[in-house]
Amino acid sequence: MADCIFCKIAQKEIPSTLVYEDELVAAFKDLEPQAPFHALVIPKKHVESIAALKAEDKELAAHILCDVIPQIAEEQGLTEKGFRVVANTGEEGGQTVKHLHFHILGGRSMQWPPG
Ligand code: DGP
Repeated sequence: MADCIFCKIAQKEIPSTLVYEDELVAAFKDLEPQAPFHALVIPKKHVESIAALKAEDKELAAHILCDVIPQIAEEQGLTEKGFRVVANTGEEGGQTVKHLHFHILGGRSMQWPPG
């Protein structure tokens, strides 16, 4: 999508610090880290949010959740102590960038409930 900042990051038109990449998915460090490790995992194709996922995206969503996020967590040394995965969705969900992304936060104790 022309004006989407995360599409531009996926296409390397905007620089980012990549922590993972394959043909379908990119993951990069968040610009405003909220934890010692904070990365965003995105599908390279534009999907607005979890609410916009379609049946045809099942494999992509499963790839992100079953393969990519656990691999990044393992590589970053987060698996043993734990980490948090967040997908803010829509206005009340606190989503500010309208391209599906999963935050991976780790390296400190997390609080609950979130704000
Ligand atoms: P959310 O509020 O869930 O939509 O999170 C959007 C996140 O995206 C927020 O933590 C800051 C991050 N972000 C916004 N613009 C950029 C950017 O240009 N580069 C990077 N690396 N992160 C960005």
